Amino acid sequence: MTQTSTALTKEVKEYALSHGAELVGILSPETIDATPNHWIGWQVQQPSEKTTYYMKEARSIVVLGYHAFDDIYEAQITHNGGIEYPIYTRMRLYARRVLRKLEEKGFNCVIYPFNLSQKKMAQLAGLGPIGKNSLIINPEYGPWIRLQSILTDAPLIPDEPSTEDLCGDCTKCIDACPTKALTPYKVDPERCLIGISEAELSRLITENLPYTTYRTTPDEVFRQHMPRHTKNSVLMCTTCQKACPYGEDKRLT
Ligand code: B12
Ligand code: SF4
Ligand code: SF4
Repeated sequence: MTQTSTALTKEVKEYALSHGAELVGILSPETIDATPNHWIGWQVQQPSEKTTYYMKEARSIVVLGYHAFDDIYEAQITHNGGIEYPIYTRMRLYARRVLRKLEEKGFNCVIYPFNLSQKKMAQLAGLGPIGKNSLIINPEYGPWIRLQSILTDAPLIPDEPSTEDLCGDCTKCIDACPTKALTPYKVDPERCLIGISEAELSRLITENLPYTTYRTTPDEVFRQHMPRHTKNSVLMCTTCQKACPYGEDKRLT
């Protein structure tokens, strides 16, 4: 007997939540496709795509949110001139389990369609609205969520989008940013400490170069907000996230 959409949606969500995800929501491809075209990325900018670029007959998008519960997951590790992100390896591992579950049921899937805005999809799938720090703010976990998504032809039932404004008059993240990279709901990648390219960051770490090699921000600011605990790594700046009152109590560090 074919499973109903309601039963399938319930099963997929329960499976995701018992396999590493803290949050799961669903949107229809039409809702993200209705977003105006824009650029994705920073150093290498690519046009945003429609879902048909990834799958002709997609019917749903599953958005998975993983709690960045420890600073160790902010690590950027240099290796062979590039940068590795332990958080993305962890998330990918968990998201692949959900993908396999759907594939076992006979559905096609594309994991992490990069040129669709992951933040916009999370908002449309009800994980939380965009905050003034330009990140998705979940009422429970605050900005401390990292996103994966699965485009699929499984007929799942969409969630309601998040439309509330959680920020109100607060400006703590904007005030805390050491490089003035934030204006309400937008980040300037040219100012954000994380906005240098992976090749540049790799050189800064391996050759112990000052941040001023690539930007005007003083090196002390970089070293204070992107601390280095091992020879080959830094921890990404989290100052705007640490300033946010949402999700504070869920983190131990
Ligand atoms: C490029 C990029 C960056 C760049 C530039 C960010 C930018 N301009 O958005 C830099 C290097 C600065 C950066 C930094 C960080 N990033 Co980043 N980044 C990305 C990446 C790869 C693409 C985003 C992009 O190109 N944006 C360009 C703009 C035009 O698109 P957009 O922001 O998605 O905009 C859409 C919506 O936001 C919406 N929108 C825009 N403004 C507004 C305003 C309002 C009011 C509303 C309602 C909607 C809205 O409309 C846009 C069009 O659809 C995504 C992954 C992905 N593929 O989506 C991760 C991603 C956005 N980054 C993420 C994170 C966590 C970070 C960092 C915290 C670093 C870290 N620890 O990983 C910092 C935070 C800095 C900050 N305060 O934003 C997460 C966000 C999770 C979350 N809670 O929202 C993502 C989704 C990665 C992931 N897989 O989890 N990032
Ligand atoms: S990550 Fe750091 S530099 Fe970038 S916007 Fe947030 S506080 Fe500013
Ligand atoms: S610190 Fe305040 S303004 Fe910034 S995202 Fe959090 S609630 Fe919104």
